[in-house]
Amino acid sequence: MNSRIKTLFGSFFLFAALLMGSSVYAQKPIIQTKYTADPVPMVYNNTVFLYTTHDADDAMGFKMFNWLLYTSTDMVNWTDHGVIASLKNFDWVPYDNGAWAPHCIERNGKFYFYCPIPNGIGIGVLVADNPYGPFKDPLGKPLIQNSHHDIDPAVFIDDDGQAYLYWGNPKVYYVKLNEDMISYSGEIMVEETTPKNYQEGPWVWKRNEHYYLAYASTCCPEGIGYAMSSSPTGPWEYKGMIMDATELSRGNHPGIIEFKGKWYCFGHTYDLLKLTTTKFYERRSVMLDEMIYNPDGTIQNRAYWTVEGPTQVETLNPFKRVEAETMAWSEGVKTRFETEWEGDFDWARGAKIADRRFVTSINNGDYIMVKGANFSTGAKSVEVSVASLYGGKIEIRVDKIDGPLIATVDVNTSREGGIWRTFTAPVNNKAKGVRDVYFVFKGEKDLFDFDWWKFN
Ligand code: FUB
Repeated sequence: MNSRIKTLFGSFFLFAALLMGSSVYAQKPIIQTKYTADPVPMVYNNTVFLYTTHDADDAMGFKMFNWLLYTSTDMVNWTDHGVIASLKNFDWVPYDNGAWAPHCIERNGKFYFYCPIPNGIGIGVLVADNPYGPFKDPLGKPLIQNSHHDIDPAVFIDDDGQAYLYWGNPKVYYVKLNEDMISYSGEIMVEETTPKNYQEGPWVWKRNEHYYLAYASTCCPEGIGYAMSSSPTGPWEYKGMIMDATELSRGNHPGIIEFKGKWYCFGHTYDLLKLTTTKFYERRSVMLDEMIYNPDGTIQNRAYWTVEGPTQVETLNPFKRVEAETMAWSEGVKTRFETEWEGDFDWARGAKIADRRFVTSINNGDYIMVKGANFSTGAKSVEVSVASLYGGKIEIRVDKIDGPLIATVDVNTSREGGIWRTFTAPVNNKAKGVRDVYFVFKGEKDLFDFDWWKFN
């Protein structure tokens, strides 16, 4: 993110926070280091796995080469796991731009990742042994080849074990998947009761005795509409808008989960883009809010995403190693994945480093923030793993970007060219209780890369 965008971000969110009468920065879009869209949240092992599409930083129309993964256990701090698959995973796909909205679901310990292959090729499926991948193509051909509208796959597994695959624009198609999740039985059906305003992006779930179908509705702008039924195959009765269509959001795409007793609706907007230009480009950002049911099972409407976002469902433990690419908010930085290379040596361990993901593109005034770290009675010291470039300092503050200073880490080995080292600094007695923690970077330029941190 360049400094102009950075300034715009600051102004926008400060303005939004002031409007809301709040002194904190907004927690959204939930990812700031990349443009992300088409959220696919999946709950597994007490963790939300959020798969997204990826709009290129310079996209004008759809420029989408791969799918990304983020995880969270508290709904406010998200860890970046980078690219988990791309169209290159299918060796029968003749192009690499077109990684549109996928869906991921777990069954019997395997993870099935359904991918639309645009331009009328169909829907492919990848399989992995764990949610991080690697994902492999078991079929070597499309699972679905039905029409020129085979986009936006979504899978729902009913209580009786029957899995259904839904997809399509501007109608909902569905088919019964077999137990193996990579083949199907029976005919492909067109939903005769495709609900009012249905555009694309179906998402099906069940709560109590009700089945729900949410979707990107109306175009354009798109909101998130929903319908209900007593069966996973309809007929569907339109019930209203979970989120209104507004001029702020030309496109939308729902992803809905229950996590630790609360329900959440994900979607996407162009808010990050709008801070940089008044022009329209397909550079979207995933958003998230709590979703509330009425006693009769219908869903309360939201005009737009709230500034506050959802509340944190558990505190973050700062005494465990935390990846630097875990954040609730950041300004200016990017994340990168690097495989081991010859010159990269961990001097502390006297060994070559392993592959790592880290925060990079760090310049003076940039920062990352994690929300709700529980320091309990306090910390004595902090360790950070960084690779110095031109060198600089990390000011660690609590509550806000210019809040109480609890430690300063001097990354004083300048111009080392990126050797990973662990630096330790004392922590004063201001770090007590549950606090938001800001890692504020100071120096001239291109300071260092940042891998992880841990308080002691
Ligand atoms: O992201 C590409 C396409 O835009 C998706 O497949 C649609 O749902 C819309 O979000």
